[in-house]
Amino acid sequence: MNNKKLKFKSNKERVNYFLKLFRKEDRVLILIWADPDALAGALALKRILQNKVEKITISNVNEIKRLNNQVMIEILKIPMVKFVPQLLEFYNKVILVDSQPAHREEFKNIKFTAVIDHHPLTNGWESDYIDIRPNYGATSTILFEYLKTLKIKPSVYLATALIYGIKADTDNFEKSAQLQDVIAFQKLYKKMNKHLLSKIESAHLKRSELKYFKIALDNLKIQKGKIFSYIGKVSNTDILVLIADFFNKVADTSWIFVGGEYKKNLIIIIRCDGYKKDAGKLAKRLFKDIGLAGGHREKARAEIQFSNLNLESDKFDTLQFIKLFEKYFRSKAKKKEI
Ligand SMILES: [Mn+2]
Repeated sequence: MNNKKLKFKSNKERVNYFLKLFRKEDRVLILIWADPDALAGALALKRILQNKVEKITISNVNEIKRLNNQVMIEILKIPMVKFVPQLLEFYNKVILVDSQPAHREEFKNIKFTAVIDHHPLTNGWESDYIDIRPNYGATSTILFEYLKTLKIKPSVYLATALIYGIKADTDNFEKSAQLQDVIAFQKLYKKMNKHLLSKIESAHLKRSELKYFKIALDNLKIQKGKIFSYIGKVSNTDILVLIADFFNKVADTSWIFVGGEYKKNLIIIIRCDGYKKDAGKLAKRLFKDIGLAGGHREKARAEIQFSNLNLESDKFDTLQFIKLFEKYFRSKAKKKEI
């Protein structure tokens, strides 16, 4: 059977229908593919159903790897249980939020009591209650309307979560935001805490990664306004980007080159002003034949296997790193382009 959309005359009618699906003795599992919008939507649903059912648990199907999401869960105190199929034996009703059964293999054999989402409607599944609004920028906006209809005042934590959900899914209103998203944002903004939000949004670094900044500073060489630093093995390549962006704040410099080893590859992060200089062009000219290289005028990246460079990764250092770029600047100096 394909989905038939339930028709309601008002939000009130819709929300009342939704609430009637649940009984006092129900144990409800809210399933999500955890991202900010899904987390916020699930938290709002938990608030709506609290005291109306016996137990309600939010469960994430995916591994939560993004640091911002981990921090969101911690700071906004979102209680979570990692999904295992055995959970379905204990919970008699399951709600899917910010996703649809057809989206993930993991959802396919689950009987959902309700599906609430804002992605385009998919076929081949059914549910007792379906609220899919593809024109909405975020599921958080849909759940905001549920809260409003039920006259539930969100806590600071819930309001902050919903704001972050809307911001994340609309790319700070730069894409796919509707009037409803703007209204939800405006109403929730008064109730959220901007310090909590900024703590979540600015979380880019784990404490264990601070050591790479020390190594980067210790290994730093500056030649004719160009900053070079080779850091060695790193636990993820995002840290190299953070360090390059940090060096890019130094005023009297022209180019930034930060390198590190990740999975036997040399990762190179490049920054410059992107006006007369072109980082993307430099990366491509030097490295596209031996690895992956590309980017924009002001920022670029290259990834090359150490074996392709005929270099040994454990002997590699900032001085050798500098040599990789000499050819480019020598030819540039001849042409007097820089
Ligand atoms: Mn979403």
